[in-house]
Amino acid sequence: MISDVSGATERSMPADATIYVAGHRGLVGSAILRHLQGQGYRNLVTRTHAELDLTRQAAVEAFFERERPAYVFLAAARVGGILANSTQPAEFLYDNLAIQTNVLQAAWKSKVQRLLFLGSSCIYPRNAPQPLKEEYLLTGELEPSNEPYAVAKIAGLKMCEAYNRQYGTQFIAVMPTNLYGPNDNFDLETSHVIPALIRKFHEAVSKGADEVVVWGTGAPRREFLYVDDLADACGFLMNLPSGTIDRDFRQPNQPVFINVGTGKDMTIGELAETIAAISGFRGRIRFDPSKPDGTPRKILDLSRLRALDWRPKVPLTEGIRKVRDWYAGESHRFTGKETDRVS
Ligand code: GFB
Repeated sequence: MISDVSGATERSMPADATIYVAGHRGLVGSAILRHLQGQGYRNLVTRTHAELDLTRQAAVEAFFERERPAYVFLAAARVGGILANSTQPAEFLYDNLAIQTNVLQAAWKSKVQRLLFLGSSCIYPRNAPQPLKEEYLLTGELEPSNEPYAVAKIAGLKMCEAYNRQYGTQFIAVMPTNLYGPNDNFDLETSHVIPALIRKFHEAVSKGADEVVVWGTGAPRREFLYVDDLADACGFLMNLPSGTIDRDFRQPNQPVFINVGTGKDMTIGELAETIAAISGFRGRIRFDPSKPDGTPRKILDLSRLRALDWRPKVPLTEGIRKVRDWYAGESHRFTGKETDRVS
C-alpha cells in the first residue's frame, strides 16, 4: 500500500495510478470522476461513447491494450426508470451484457489490478425479506418490470466472481440503492422517479399549473442515495487493502459484492410531497394508478458496509435541493425529448 497525497491515510490506489472511469458522463461515472479528482488522482482516463463504443469487443480490447489502466470503475450501462426498463428489454439486456462482458474480459487480459463493477438493488428477488441482505441473491423470482436489467447485472457480478476464482483477478461489485444527483436523465418517459418529479414540479411552478401527476399508487417504498455518497463509497472500497471484502473471492458462493445505501426508505407519496415542498408547489398531487408501481419495497441491509465503517453524508432533503438547483440551472437543455443514451 502507498500513502495518499496528503500522507494522512493509507490507500491502495496510488495518486498517480492510471484509472479508467467507464461511463464518465452519466450520473454515477461523473460523480466518481469528481470524487477521484477531489482526492488528488491525476491520471484519469475517460472516453465518450462516440470515442469508444463499449459494446464493440475489438475496440474495447484495443483500448485496454493501449491505455493499460491499473484500476477501472465500470459505471457505463444502459440505465433507466421503470417505464424504460419495461419498454426496452432488448436494449437493457444487450447493451449491459455486451458492455460488461467486453470490459471485464479486457480488464483480465490486460492485467488490471482492481475493478469495481456497478450493479443495482434490483438484482434481489421481488419478495425477498427486507432489508435485503447480499445473501438473498438468486433465492427467488425477480421483479418483472426490470428483470432484463437485473439479469444482466447478476451476470456481471457472477462474471466478477468467476474471473476472481479462476484467474485471481480483484473484481469487486457494489449494489447501490436508487440513486439521484446532477447529470441524471430528466426525460419524463425514461428517467427515474426523483429527476422526473423534480422536473414535473419545477415546470408546474414555472407555468403556474395546479396539478402534478405522479405515476402509480404512491404506496411503493424506495431508498434513495445521493450519487456523491455512492462515489465516496466506491473510492473507499477500491482503496481497501486487498482481502478486506474480497478475502474469500476464490471460494465458490462468496459474494464479491456489497450493498450501498442509506438504510432509510419512504413511500413515493412522501417523496412527492417532499419534492413539492422543496419546489414551492402548492397545488394538487394526483396519482395515476394506470402506471406501474414496480416492486413494493426495496431497502438494503447495510451490515457489511457499516462493519467497514462507511456511512453516507448527504441527507435526502439536502440532496434533492442540490439537484433541484442544478436542474434549474440546466433546465433549458431539457425542454425537448431527450434520446436514450448509453452513458
Ligand atoms: O425510479 P423508478 O422509475 O424505478 O420508479 P424503480 C420508482 C417508483 O416511482 C415507481 C414511481 O413506483 C414509479 O411508479 N413514480 C412516480 C415514477 N412518478 C414517477 C415518474 O414520473 N417517473 C418515474 N420513473 N417513476 C428501477 C428499475 O426501478 O430502479 C431499474 O427499473 C433500476 O432497473 C432502478 O434498478 C434503481 O425503483 O421502480
